[in-house]
Amino acid sequence: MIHERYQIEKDKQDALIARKNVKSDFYNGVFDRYEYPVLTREHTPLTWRYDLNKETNPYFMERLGINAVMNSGAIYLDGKYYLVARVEGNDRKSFFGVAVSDNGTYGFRFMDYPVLLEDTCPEETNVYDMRLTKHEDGYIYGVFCSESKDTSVSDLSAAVAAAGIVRTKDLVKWERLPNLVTKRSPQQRNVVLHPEFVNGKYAFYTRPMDDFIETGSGGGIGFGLCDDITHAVIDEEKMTSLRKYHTITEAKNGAGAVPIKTDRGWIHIAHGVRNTAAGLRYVIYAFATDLNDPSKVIAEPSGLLIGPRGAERVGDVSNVVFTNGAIVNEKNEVFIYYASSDTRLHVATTTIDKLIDYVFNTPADPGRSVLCVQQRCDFIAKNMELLGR
Ligand code: M1P
Repeated sequence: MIHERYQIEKDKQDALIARKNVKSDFYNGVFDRYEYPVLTREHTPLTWRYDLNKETNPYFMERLGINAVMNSGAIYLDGKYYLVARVEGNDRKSFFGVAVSDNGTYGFRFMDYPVLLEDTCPEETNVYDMRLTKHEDGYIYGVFCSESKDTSVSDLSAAVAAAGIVRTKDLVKWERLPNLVTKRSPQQRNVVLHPEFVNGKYAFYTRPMDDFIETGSGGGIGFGLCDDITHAVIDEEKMTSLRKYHTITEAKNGAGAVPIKTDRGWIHIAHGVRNTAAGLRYVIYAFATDLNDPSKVIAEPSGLLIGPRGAERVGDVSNVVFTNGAIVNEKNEVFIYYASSDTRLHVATTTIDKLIDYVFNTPADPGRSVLCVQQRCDFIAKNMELLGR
């Protein structure tokens, strides 16, 4: 017998999912923010959390609670907006749930079951942060972090991060491929598959790391080619967007959404991390690379595109915004899905024209305060002239 509380909670959830999202009054001319997150733990199906049977669950307790819904891959298929979200159980294990909406800013409803990956890596303990690439070979690929315990050291929390790869045609049946091997980098996270062949090969954006948390000698976002996606091996990684002293990428950075192809170049939306007295601060930034050589950076606007603001600043891992998915629809509207503080998922909307304007016309970082002030004074002077002052 179904517990009577089920319908009460179901009605509440249906109202939450149906609530129309509205643009907030935030303005910077580059993108719009929205009042409400697009996915939270409250959006996950009740059937994932509650035993509905009154006999075995008389108090209608959450038996398998969910702690957070965050970093989501994103893809646009047949006029619908799909997210493959990182869902984190109360047990701290993450998994993937597919949610779909007709409009991209609200109404996201999870499919009945989460993604049950083929269990090909017995040592794998956790999986998260899938990037979804609609590749020109006809498959949709999901590249995600596959995390295992590092048994070579005595530290209980030591871990190893690798890039897991799956592919699908329908977001329902997933074929698991062997994890990516990068010959020169002991660990990998934030790996993204480029949507087109480059020199006839599969191309990956990588993030070489010496350690699970610290990138160490890893100088930034890498780029490497491989012949066979079913046994993906990258011999050499070259650097694209670099970590730099006293910038938003000083501590680390990583590729985010699959690069967006435009007339002017590939636009990348990534994350940068710096260290502070309050811990690591994660922001989202953008840059462009050459259409013919997607590893070659051709435009680097100064600073951050999206930083944590207001309530976004607080959560399980505070002071974090993180993206691993964006969608461009047939109207050239862009939906950037970003999580705040590893707790819930938001959307920011813009257009291809605005992104191009932002990436190619925002001045680059001159690198030192005195030069930044000069840059700003020159900018102000032009405005003053226009104002007749
Ligand atoms: O906690 C913030 C983010 O930390 C990691 O990102 P990075 O590899 O750049 O440190 C990821 O685990 C990500 O999931 C998380 O949001």
